[in-house]
Parts: sequence; C-alpha cells; structure tokens
Amino acid sequence: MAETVADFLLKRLSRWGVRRVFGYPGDGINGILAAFAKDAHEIEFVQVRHEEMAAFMACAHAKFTGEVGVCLATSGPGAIHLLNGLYDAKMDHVPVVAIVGQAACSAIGSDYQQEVDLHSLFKDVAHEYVHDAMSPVQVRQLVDRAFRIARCERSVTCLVFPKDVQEMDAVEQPPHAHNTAQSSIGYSTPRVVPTDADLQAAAKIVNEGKRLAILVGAGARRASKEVLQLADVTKGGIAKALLGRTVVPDTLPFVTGAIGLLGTKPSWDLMQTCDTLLMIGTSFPYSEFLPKPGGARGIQIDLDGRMLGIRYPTELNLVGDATETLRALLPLLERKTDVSWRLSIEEGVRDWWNTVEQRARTPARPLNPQLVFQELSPRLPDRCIVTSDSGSAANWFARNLRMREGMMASMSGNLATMGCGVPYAIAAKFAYPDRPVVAVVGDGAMQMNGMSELATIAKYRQKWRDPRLVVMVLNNRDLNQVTWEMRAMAGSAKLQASQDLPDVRYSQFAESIGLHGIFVDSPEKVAPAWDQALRADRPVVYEAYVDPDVPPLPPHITLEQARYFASSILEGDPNRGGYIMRSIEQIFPGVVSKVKGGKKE
Ligand SMILES: Cc1ncc(C[n+]2csc(CCOP(=O)(O)OP(=O)(O)O)c2C)c(N)n1
Ligand SMILES: [Mg+2]
Repeated sequence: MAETVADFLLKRLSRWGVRRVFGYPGDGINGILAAFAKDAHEIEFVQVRHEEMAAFMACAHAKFTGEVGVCLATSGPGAIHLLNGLYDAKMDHVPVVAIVGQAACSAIGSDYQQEVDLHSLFKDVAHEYVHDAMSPVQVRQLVDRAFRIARCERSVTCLVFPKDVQEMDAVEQPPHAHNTAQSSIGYSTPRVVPTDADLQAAAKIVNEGKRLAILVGAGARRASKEVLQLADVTKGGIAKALLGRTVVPDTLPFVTGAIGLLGTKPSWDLMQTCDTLLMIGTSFPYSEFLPKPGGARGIQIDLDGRMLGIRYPTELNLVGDATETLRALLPLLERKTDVSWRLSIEEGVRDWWNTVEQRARTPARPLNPQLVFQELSPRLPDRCIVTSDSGSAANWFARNLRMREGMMASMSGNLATMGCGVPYAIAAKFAYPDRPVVAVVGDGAMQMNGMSELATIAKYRQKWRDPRLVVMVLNNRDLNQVTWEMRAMAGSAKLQASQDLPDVRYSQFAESIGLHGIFVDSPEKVAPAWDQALRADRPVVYEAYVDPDVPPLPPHITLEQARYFASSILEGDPNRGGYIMRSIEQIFPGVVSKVKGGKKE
C-alpha cells in the first residue's frame, strides 16, 4: 500500500524529534489515526479525556523538556477544545504545534458537518503560523515550517489537515520545479548577546549601585549558575517570578522567593529598598510589586525584544539570552565588598521563613491548608517535579515550598488558567517516568477537569518506572482564591451562589479507579499521610479537607485592603468571624475594632 500523507506526516514529525503526541480521536483525523496504527514511526499516541488537556500536556511537555509539544484533535469541536491549552503555551512563550482535522476539501464551503472556520479560530493563538494542507506536495514544507517557527518564536503554530488530504498518496520529495518549496529539518538555538557597548553600559549601572535586586523568570531557567555568580559578585538578593521558581534554590539565604500577590515579604522589601533592579527572562506583570518608577535604576534582559521595557521604566533594555548575556556581563562587574545590604536581605528571609512556619502552624478548622504545604516541603523528593493549579494552592506553592536544586516546577503563568495542574503532572510523568511528580490542585480545578484526568493517570500509570505521582487536592468546598480576591480587592462579601462548591470525596474516587486515596482532615494526619503518599507503589490522591477561611493574603497587604476585608465580612459574609477576623487583627491590630466602630456594631 502506498504511503499516505498521514504516514508521511508522522515520519516527518519523527524527524523533528517528536516521540509523543497528546490527542483525542474523531473522524476528522481518521487518516492520521490510521497512520498511528502502522509501525512506520516511533511516536506514541497519548489519549487524554478532553482536547484542552492534550494542549495543556503539549504545553507542559515544552515547559519541562524545552522540546516542541504536539497535540492532535479532530475537526470542529475537537479543534475548538484545544484553545485554552494553546493560549497557555502562547502566553508562557513555549513551542507547541497543534495538528487538527478539517472537513474534506471536496466538502469545504458547503456548511458541512463539523466544518468550522479554523483559520479564524486559530488566527490569534497561532498567529505565527496557521496553514491548511491543500496538496500532498505541500506537506513537507508545512511541517518543517510549523516546527521551525514554533521553536524560533517560542509560540504556537497550527496545521490543518482536511480529511481527504490525509489519505492521499504522500509526496516525500516535492518535484524540483516551479511552485514548490524545498524545505529541510532542523533548528539550532542561536547565541544572542547584546553588543559590547550595551554590556559596558549595563555593567556601569550595576557597578554604580549599592543595592541590587535581581528578578528572574522562566527565561533564566538555564542560567542558574550565572545568576548565582551575579549575586555573589554584586552581593545582591534574588527574587523569583512564579515560572522561575527553580532558577535558584530556596535554600539559599539571599533568595527571597516568589514575588507578587502570591509572593513573599522579603521579595516585597527587596524591591522597595533596592537602588538597582536587574530583570532576567521575566515578564512578571504586576508593576506595583516592583520598585516605584524612578526609585531604582533598571536593566532588563530578555531574548524577546517585544517583552522589554513594559513592566518597569528601565534605563537599559537588552535583547539577549540569559546565560550568554550574564556570562558576557560578569567579567565587567566589580566585586562588591560591602555586605550590609546582603545581610539585611538575609535577615528578612530568615524572619520570613519563621513567619511562614508560624502561619502554617496556626490552628484552623479542621485543617490549615498551609500546614499541608509546610509538611510537604522538606519531604519533596530529590529531582521531583511540582505542578500547581491556579487557585489558593498557588499561594502556598509559591510561599511554603522550598524548591531545591535539581527540581522542576511549573504552572500556568500568564494565562493563570484553572485546570492545568493534573495534565501538567501527567505530561511531566511521560517526559520523566523516573522522577516523582506532585501536583497541588484546588477542588474547583479537580471538578473542572482534574478528576477526569485521574482516569488518564490510571490508564497509563504502569508505563512509569517511578510510580510516584501525588495529586494533592485542597478540598475547601469553595472557589477560594476568588472568594478572597472579592473580599480583598472589591470589599465584597462571599457570594455563595457563585463560590460554594459541592463537597466531593476525591480520595474515594481515586480508589474506585485503582489509585490510592488518602483523606486528611486533621493536623496530626498531615505528615504521616505525606510519608505514605510519597512511598506508595502507585499514584495517590491526597485529599486535604481544609479550612476555606485561611486568607491567602498578599505579602504586603495594605491598610486599605485590610479595611476592605474587615468591612466586607461585617457586611454579611457567610464565613464572618473566627479565623478571618483573627488573621486580619494579627496583621493590622485595631483595624477590626475601628471598622466595627464605624459600622456601629
Ligand atoms: C478557566 C478559569 N476559570 C476561572 C478562573 C478564575 N479563578 C481563578 S482561581 C479560581 C478558584 C479556584 O478554585 P479551586 O480550584 O477550588 O481552588 P481554591 O482557590 O479554592 O483553593 C477561579 C474561579 C480561572 N483562573 N481559570
Ligand atoms: Mg477550592
């Protein structure tokens, strides 16, 4: 039988190094699935529960491996389902190629079954490259370009294969003739370094400063050594954007940890008191957590020139790879001998870890969510990979977990979408079957999609050499992060209609599909349950039945926000009183009584 376009497509993907495609079938891609059934390639088809999960997994694969992630969906509904996961990849700047089916060319334009205008659908998310395969001659260059553009733009590209084209005879080698493209395989990452003059200018600014704050993001993840050398020479402190959590370990005394709403107090202090800010590979969005404009001299380094100079009015914006640029910059820097700034950072960091510990040990009903993270932190296995969903878990992931050297961690950064925690963990397990993986996920996200992806874990778990995959669910019966955002930002009471969640027994569900389930509803069970989960011979759902009234407060909560909290709760919040009031009072003594006074209670 002649080789089909679909056969050739898989062969070409193999040539691009693809070993795994995350997808879901449908008759719009039957030709491609038929090619998977043959043995002519070495690509594994991973079946998910929902196409959005396939896109999340492709995104996570790219984040954890640096390779291009690939997802596959059928025409119409399947293609539509991919979108959110693809936006996650686009917004966090990782390469993903989406392959989708389409109605046959012979039917397109007739309002045919499942015929959706895929160009319009993908025109934004895959704007770098979205094309239809209209002829077998074209397929080679389409695949080559989709991969090369995804790699060099670190973005999403999309290939659309009409059904009839998938089954046509392949043309491996387009004729050497007019109207053809002669494409090839391969992409090598270039060395991108600013000019000498720019490096000199950067060195001058750093040398003239006395108090350097270094902020690193995902773009610095391969520059750990250089970032640490920079901190050593300058005696600066290092804060980390969420996606840069593993650039430098939290075990170092001058690493202030996460920044932003989910961040730490020492990161806040670092930014408020520095005189020089050096941002490396980060597009951390919240400017209010950076120094006041004019308060510090700023330099930014990013591989993507479009991301420069948009978060802080930086004096110098350098296009460059983090590692290469720092290597070129380091010899130009003067070694600082005054360590007073460094010592003050270290003191703040020490105090902060004590605060975190204390907050985690504060009793709550029935369990303080912070304790679950606090006990996990020292138990995180070496080389583990941690994924976090969006929700209150992200706060504790950012603040309570001390990441050590050799670990990896990720989440949906710029899109901050719910539902990524479990699919990211699955992709991590496929990419590194010999490494333990821990996902921290809210109950809302579990109900949204995490529970169904547990079935994917049950389906594939035997493939993974190290059986350890723990999905920790924060069962707080609430869309808690938003509940708190409403209280803190808008001064609104909790709206039960939108915020309350059904109480579901996730641990029992896990057991019912062949995984282990552990239910934890009191402080003394937390640590032994982690020991059990991290020793288990199969994936585990660790269900923590926690108190929704523990506030994930921003590190530098303002007086105004504290007043908002207090007044919203007095205005008739169903969870008023108890822990919430105590925690506000702890941070701002007197606020509650003042607000109460104003309300004549
Ligand atoms: C797809 C999507 N829908 C809605 C939101 C807004 N959102 C952010 S966090 C959150 C609450 C998450 O609830 P849950 O998963 O239960 O975690 P919790 O905060 O309760 O720990 C919501 C609704 C979002 N980020 N993504
Ligand atoms: Mg919840």
